[in-house]
Order: sequence, then C-alpha cells, then structure tokens
Amino acid sequence: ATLMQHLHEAFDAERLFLMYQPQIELSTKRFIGLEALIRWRTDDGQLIPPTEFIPLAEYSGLIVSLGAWVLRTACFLMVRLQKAGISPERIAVNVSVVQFRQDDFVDNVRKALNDSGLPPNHLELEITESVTMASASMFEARLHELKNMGIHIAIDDFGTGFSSLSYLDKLPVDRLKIDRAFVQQIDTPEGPRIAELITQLGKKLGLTVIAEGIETQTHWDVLSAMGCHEGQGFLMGRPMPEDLLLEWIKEFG
Ligand code: G
Ligand code: G
Ligand code: MN
Ligand code: NA
Repeated sequence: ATLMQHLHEAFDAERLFLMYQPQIELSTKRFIGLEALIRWRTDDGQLIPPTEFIPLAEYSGLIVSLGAWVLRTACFLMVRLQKAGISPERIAVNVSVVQFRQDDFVDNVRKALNDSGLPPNHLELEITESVTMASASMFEARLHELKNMGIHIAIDDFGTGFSSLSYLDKLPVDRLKIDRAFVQQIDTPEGPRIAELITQLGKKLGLTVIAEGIETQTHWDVLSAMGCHEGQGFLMGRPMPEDLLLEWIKEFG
C-alpha cells in the first residue's frame, strides 16, 4: 500500500495523536500556553513526523477531517486542564491552508468550541505567512470573523515568506512566531539580527512576539534581552503527550 493509504488507515485506527509543547513568557517564566503538534505512530512503533504526512493529507483532502479532529482534541485537552485547575491562557492549533479554505471552516471551529465548552479566547489558530498572503479578500474576511469570535491568530514561521507589511498591518493578528531557523542563527556569524527585526516589527505593530526552537540558555538570554515576549523550545519543554505534560506542569508550570 502507499503511504497515503497507510495514512488514511492510521487516521481511522486512531494511530494519530497530539503532543503538546509549553509556551513561556520570557520576562516572568510563566507557563502561558501550549502548541498542539500532531504525530503518527505506525503499527511497528515508528514515529512519522508531520512534515512527511501533512503534505500528503493536504493533497488527498484528508487534512479537512484530520484538521477538524486536531481542533476538537486540542479544545477538549484544554478543558480537561482547566477542570484540573491548570489554566494556561491558550492552546495554539496549526491550521493548513487547505483546511482554512473550506467553506465550513469557521463552523467547524465554532463546533469544536461549543462541544468542548472551551471559551474562544483560549484558542489560538496558527497560520503560516504564505497562507496570509495567498488569497487576500476571502482570507481577510475569514480572519475577521474568527477574531470577532474572540479567537487569537498567530502567524507561524514568520520571516520565511514574503509578507507585505502594509497588508500585515491590516490583518487582525495577535502574534508573530519567529521561525526557529532565526533562533538557531543566533549561534552563527549572522547572529540575532533577523530575530531582532521581527521583534521590533511586532512591537511597532502592537503584536506579541514568540520565538520557537529555543534550545539553549544563550537563545533565551539573547531573545529576552531584545524584548521578545514569549518562547517555546526544548530548553523549557519538548512536545509531550498528555501524561508527560501533566508531570511537566507539576514540576515547572
Ligand atoms: O512538531 P514538528 O516540528 O515536527 O512539526 C513540523 C511541522 O508540522 C510544523 O510546521 C507544524 O506546523 C506542522 N504541524 C504539526 N501539527 C500540525 C497539525 O495539527 N496541523 C497542521 N496543519 N500542521 C501541523
Ligand atoms: O508549527 P511549527 O512549524 O512552528 O512547528 C514547530 C516544530 O518545532 C514542532 O515540530 C516541534 O517539534 C519543533 N520544535 C519545538 N521546539 C524545538 C526546539 O527547541 N528545537 C527544534 N529543533 N525543534 C523544535
Ligand atoms: Mn506552529
Ligand atoms: Na514554525
């Protein structure tokens, strides 16, 4: 069978699951959010990264039901945490452009919130920069609709695409995510200059800036010093399944 057939079977057999990575406010070290990240464990125990199967799911259209499932699962997790007295401000969910384009996308989001009971202001949708620039008017209207519901919007992998700055300024966006390539660049001769530019841009536009891929204390210190608001990365916490997340929260949260 092809990888695509295996992927469909895996979804049906519930071999796909979510991991959750903590997000931290740099100035206070406070645990403020989570990002939900999908994983696929095959029958023989192998872990296939999303970079290998999300494009397939997008191509086959499976991403629509897969994405709806991710949204629901993330919302329900967040409500379980809240019931346990653990209340990070938000859970961030990655949204594919194929999913975003569906006519019933906003309805799906509303349904995940209603069914789980999660208040909309505890949900954040992460969309990539390429998506935001793709199909202007439909995209913009849809973002405003989500924003008016109280949902937060983050632009993922920021700095890797080609944003029009005037367009970015108009969009109802809350947060820029500095791509982890620019965090890694801190260790090279290029240094932190791109991360700094994005942080300053975010601040000028009144947006929160979060850096991903923080792996070392140096990364943390440099980003902190430039005024980047938030971060996530292996230094603070890896993506974890729910049981390990609960242990992490007991220790650090
Ligand atoms: O967790 P990891 O670094 O392997 O994720 C790799 C990529 O897969 C990231 O760019 C991330 O945005 C994407 N990804 C992870 N989970 C999801 C998901 O649930 N939906 C979509 N569309 N993309 C995801
Ligand atoms: O959605 P996005 O493209 O931002 O995906 C984030 C990805 O980055 C996830 O797949 C996650 O596993 C990965 N990641 C998270 N923290 C780190 C880190 O500190 N270092 C590296 N190399 N990858 C990370
Ligand atoms: Mn992301
Ligand atoms: Na990213």
